[in-house]
Amino acid sequence: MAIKAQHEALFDDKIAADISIEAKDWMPDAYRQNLIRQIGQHAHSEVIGMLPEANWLTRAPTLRRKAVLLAKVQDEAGHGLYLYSAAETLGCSRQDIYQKMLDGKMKYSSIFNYPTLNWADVGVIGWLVDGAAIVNQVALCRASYGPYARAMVKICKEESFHQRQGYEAVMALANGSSAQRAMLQDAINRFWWPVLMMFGPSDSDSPHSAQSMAWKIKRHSNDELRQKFVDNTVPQLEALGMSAPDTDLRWDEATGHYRFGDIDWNELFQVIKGQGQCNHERLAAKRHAWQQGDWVREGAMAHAAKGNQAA
Ligand code: BYC
Repeated sequence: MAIKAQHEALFDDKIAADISIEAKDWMPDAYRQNLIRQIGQHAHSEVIGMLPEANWLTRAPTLRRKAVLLAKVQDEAGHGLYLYSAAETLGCSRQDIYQKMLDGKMKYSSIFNYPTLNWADVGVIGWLVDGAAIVNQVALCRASYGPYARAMVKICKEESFHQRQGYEAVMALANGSSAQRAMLQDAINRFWWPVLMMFGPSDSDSPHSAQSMAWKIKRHSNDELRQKFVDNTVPQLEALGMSAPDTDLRWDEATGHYRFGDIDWNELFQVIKGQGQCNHERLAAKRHAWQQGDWVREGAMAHAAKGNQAA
């Protein structure tokens, strides 16, 4: 057997036997590129995702809320760092993929292109956005690429805390005044559909799913994970005494799942294409931060070069 065919056969055997693919293992180029695409986008989502919540750091209602939110936003930066490191193990440069994000050539999650208009949005992000992220990321803990799967384990532990802090914050509002309850319902109404869109297009419109599932990068399809999230979340909504902005949402005894209404896919595709409410603002903030950080990078590189000379 030719060497390439031997490599391919070994790779296929490992995937079939659920043996992790590691950075130095042979892998098909398409597998490598697909991972750089997904992990890169995932890393960008973590760091862009800091912005909507950071918008409320200076206006958190109490010192305790501020301290918790600060810790959460810093965790998201950490998640970005684990993921950029995982992407680098595939041979791409962090600077290159980051620049592609700044240039609008690499995507990040659609959800971060919606504004955070009131304090309830911060709780709803923790509860629903991090809650959706956990459903997606728990499945990724079993992704076939070892460095990605291992990064996901630590990230999921932290996301779990984020989800609980979000739920605790929305519980306080749900048990508060009528104005607080109205603010919470308004936040749920604005975030509900965009959160369902986080799971990606429906399976029939998802170009990467079949191959990513065959390679066991994705273990469940976009629609399966979306359904799992709805099933998990509706009882939480009910416990809060709140509702989803979906008149078709109902329990289906026959399937043992909640049925929900049609998603506006046109909205998702517009947001992904850069036409969301905050796409320009988010990228402008990241470009500005990159420029402002130039002297820090220069200093760090000079320091590293000096250290290398001394060694
Ligand atoms: N938004 O074939 P498909 C967090 C793109 S951050 C934007 O289904 P795939 C947090 C997709 O990339 C956690 N783009 O793709 C942080 C593809 O585009 P390209 C975020 C989307 O990859 C701070 C095209 O549409 N989580 O928790 O098989 C504060 C076709 O889609 C979206 C992750 O990043 C979208 N919603 O499946 C708080 C999870 N959906 O590459 C919280 C990791 C689809 O062809 N990623 N696209 O140009 C994944 O699991 C998968 O990449 C997806 C999409 C399920 C998102």
